[in-house]
Amino acid sequence: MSSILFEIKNSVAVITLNRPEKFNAFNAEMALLFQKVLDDCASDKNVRCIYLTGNGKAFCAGQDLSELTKENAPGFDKILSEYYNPIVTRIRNIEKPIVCAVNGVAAGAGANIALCCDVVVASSSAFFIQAFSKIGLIPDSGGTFILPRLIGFQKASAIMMLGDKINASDAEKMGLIYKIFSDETFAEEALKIAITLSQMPTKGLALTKQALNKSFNNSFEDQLKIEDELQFKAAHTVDYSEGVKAFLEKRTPVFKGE
Ligand code: LHQ
Repeated sequence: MSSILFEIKNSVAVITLNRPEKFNAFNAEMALLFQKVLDDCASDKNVRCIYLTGNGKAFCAGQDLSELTKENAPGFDKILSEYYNPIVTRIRNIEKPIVCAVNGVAAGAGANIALCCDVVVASSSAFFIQAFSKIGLIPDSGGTFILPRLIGFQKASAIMMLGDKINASDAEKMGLIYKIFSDETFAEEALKIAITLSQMPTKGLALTKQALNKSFNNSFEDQLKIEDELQFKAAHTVDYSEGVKAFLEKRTPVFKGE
């Protein structure tokens, strides 16, 4: 059985982390396959939204710790530069929205991969844990970048150092994630968000993502210049023309992602 399940349903690519007996922890093979699947989504015109989730009880427990002590285990330099950094870089740069449906525990790199996605929702029994400090490591996979920006310096610092379990409800309240849904309705509600995004103007959403990526480091003035540049691109898409035309004709727009 593959460590990543992948299927395209209408215009949504559903990616499921699939090592349930290991709480979907990453080994090398899974990390490389995940990158390949993200590349396939990037190049496939039929994919207009990506939906990422985990199989079984957990979303993802980060690095498979049992792999680290094996003979020929990859070195730490390789683990970050070849596995996790390329994953989170792809997630931020892919020109399509990614909905992360956190179905259970998200720990270590598993938590930070989730938090890099564009829309993060969780089932009410899920929780997030910056597990790194418990084993003497530092948060990676973009955690030290994204966490203080999501929830502020103080809370980020405390949860990274203490390695607290943050339940889904607190994660929502502190702005770590977008929304929670009850365990019963979670999968359906999360997929609904992905379906909605897959019918929206894909290029406009990709440009929004680019603007947000740049906002992290820019001054207000520089960000206004970026908005200018990206809005110009958005205004030259087929979907923009359709959006305005449909509004004036008082009908529902049909966006094609072009
Ligand atoms: C696991 C794991 C796991 C293997 C649960 N590995 N089996 C970057 C730089 C370089 C190297 C290091 O890594 C990184 C990135 C990172 O992600 S570092 C952080 C790695 N992750 C962790 O430290 C989390 C370790 N796991 C846990 O703390 C707990 O398992 C959590 C909080 C995720 C879940 O707790 P419980 O609900 O109590 O479940 P459990 O502990 O009983 O785990 C269930 C099974 O999953 C169990 O297997 P078993 O055969 O005993 O039933 C665990 O061994 C296995 N598992 N996480 N990361």
